[in-house]
Amino acid sequence: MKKNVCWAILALIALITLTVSPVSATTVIDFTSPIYSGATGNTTFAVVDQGIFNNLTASGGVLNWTPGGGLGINGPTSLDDPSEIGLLEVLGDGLVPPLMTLYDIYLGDIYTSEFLTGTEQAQYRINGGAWITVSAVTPTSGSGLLTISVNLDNVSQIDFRATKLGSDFSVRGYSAEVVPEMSTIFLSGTGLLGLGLWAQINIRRRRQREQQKT
Ligand SMILES: [Ca+2]
Ligand SMILES: [Ca+2]
Repeated sequence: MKKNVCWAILALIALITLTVSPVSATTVIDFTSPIYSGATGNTTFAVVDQGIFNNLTASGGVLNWTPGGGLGINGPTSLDDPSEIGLLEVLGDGLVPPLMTLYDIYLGDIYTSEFLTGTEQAQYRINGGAWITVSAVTPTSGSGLLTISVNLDNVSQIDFRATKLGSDFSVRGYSAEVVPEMSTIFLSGTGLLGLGLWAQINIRRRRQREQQKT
């Protein structure tokens, strides 16, 4: 009977390991996090976030991180806003492994009315496809936050650029479905296996004690 209980525990643990571990997770890749601060001043920067390698690239300037705004590009002219992506500046993000699903993109500092611009616009493209233009709608906060609904699977490259002078924005992050890191799967699997062995040893010891008593 006790042996049966032990095998039942091990079988349950194996089932939990098989069912729970490979499940993907919805998460936010947050460019306002300090882990992106090292991007500042570089034309390329790679960092692991939520198990994803974000391979960032800048053209028309260098990457620039601000704690509230996220990522922008610091261009060469004094007219440029270093914390935002302006005209002739492109921010790229190569993702390894690709995002299972990209749900939303979060932009900052994109307004319906700002000096010289009227309505600010941004352009983005996925996996090197056609550029898609988005215009500022009523910002949800004083930071000019705009959420773009994307809902695309298998996203490995996202690029951003501005369309006109004075129309600029920062990239604050994404919400996405990501595959959990292999190390996490391995650790949760080995942790459960360890728990199973511990239960088995406990039952065996108890059985030995009971045999010694009789
Ligand atoms: Ca800029
Ligand atoms: Ca702006």
